[in-house]
Amino acid sequence: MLTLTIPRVALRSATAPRQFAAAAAAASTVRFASTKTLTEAVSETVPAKREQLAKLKAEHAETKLGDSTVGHLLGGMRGLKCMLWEGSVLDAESGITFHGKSIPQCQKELPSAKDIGRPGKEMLPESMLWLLLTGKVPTVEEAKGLSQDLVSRAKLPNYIEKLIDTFPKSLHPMTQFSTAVAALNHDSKFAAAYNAGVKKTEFWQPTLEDSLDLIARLPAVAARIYYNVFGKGDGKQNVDPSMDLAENFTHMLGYGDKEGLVDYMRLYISVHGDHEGGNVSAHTAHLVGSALSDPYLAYSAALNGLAGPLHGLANQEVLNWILELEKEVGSDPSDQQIIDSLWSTLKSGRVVPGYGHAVLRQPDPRFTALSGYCDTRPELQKSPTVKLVQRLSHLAPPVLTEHGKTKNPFPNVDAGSGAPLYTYGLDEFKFYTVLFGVSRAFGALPQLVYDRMLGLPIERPKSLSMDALEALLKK
Ligand code: FAM
Repeated sequence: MLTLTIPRVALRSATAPRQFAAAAAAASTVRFASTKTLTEAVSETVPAKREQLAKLKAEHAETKLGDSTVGHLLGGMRGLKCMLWEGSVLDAESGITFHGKSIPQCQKELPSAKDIGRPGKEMLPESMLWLLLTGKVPTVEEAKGLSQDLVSRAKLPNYIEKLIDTFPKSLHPMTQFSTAVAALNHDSKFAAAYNAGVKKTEFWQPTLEDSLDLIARLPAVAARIYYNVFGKGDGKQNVDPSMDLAENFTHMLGYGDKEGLVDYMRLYISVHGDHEGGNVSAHTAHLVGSALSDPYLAYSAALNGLAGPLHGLANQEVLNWILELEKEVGSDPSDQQIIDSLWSTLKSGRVVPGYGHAVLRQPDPRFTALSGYCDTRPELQKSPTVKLVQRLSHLAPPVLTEHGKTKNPFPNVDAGSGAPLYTYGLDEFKFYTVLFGVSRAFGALPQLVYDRMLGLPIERPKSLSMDALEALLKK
């Protein structure tokens, strides 16, 4: 078996910051020459990234990217180009690309479960994480090495389990999640290194360490919450070093025997990881992190944004909506009954959950990928819930178009992500946004690493009161 992790002792010692730089070099003595650790791979990208930033600043600091309008100020800054985000770019028509690669390309090119000798065909979230952090497709050995590294970091500190155990079952799982994630900062390597006076140019290294620790532990935090609230899983959060992250996670939740769900979880985490920087959760992590809060605090804040119904909570709302429909008209509604139900939602002033998007103007390729997965699994093809979601994706757009408000009548990722979970028996949809929260870390935390690698400043846009705005407009 390959040993790919950086010597942990070097990375735990915040009083010896220079060891961060030495750690990657030391690791090269204990593994095959062709295989890099993630830290080494990220390290290699640093000079070019810094040079690119310096050139952009030197040559284009005054170049306009469009004008800020009163509409931007009053309208949630839609389309205003004012944030650097390295991992992915969202195009309104073609959807998300991760360092230039679309979801189907990632499914084809990124090392999969099968490649590392596990049952299943889908890309590994570990491969996606590597791509997001380095801009490169990892080799199979690199993906496997990262997977093993994450397994080695997955154990929860005892106090976190105890903390989660004190929460009332009635406390929303997302509130439990963000609280537990914030509390994990007790062991932040970034905070310790900062307090020890580590140089600004080295901030990215303990940030990467914290990010990997956090990504590795999020499944265990989520599984403990699931166990406490819903009594499923064994509450032990054990990991098997031969399994990848999604497989271990699915086992912790108590569904390890469902191969279809294990593979779905890989795809789910991979496609939910990053969606450029402007969405509420990603932007929040970036904003809070810009104050040099450690990655745990930054990501905990992001989770609170994800917990809003216009963002990540929409995936639980979709299941709510579907179950309400089934209660009203039975499990096999006619097209007209579905259309009537859509109109009744809209006429009551509510949004149709899972539809519309602030940027996208076409069906969300994440929805398409998850729906495509359903088409490959007979048990999902038979599922009434999956079938209903797929019918809705054809019936809702014309209704929303006729309604005339939304700029995008098509399904977004949340329209379809819950139905397969529901079908496999993970039917506690109050928990669904937690799964989104496990996933979003794969994109939001790498950006914190980029932020610190590039030494980006604290975020501080200008706000105006309406009086100040009017005064400015009169000038
Ligand atoms: N159903 C009904 N009305 C909708 C709608 C929907 N699905 N989507 C947008 N609208 C309305 C919207 O409320 C707004 O109405 P008002 O002018 O009365 O405020 C109008 O259409 C224009 O909105 P927009 O410019 O098209 O969208 P926004 O950029 O303001 O908002 C969303 C984008 C995603 C918040 C919005 O489409 C929505 O509320 N969708 C339903 C909730 C949802 O699925 N959220 C998850 C989004 C997902 F991608 C994610 O973040 N995880």
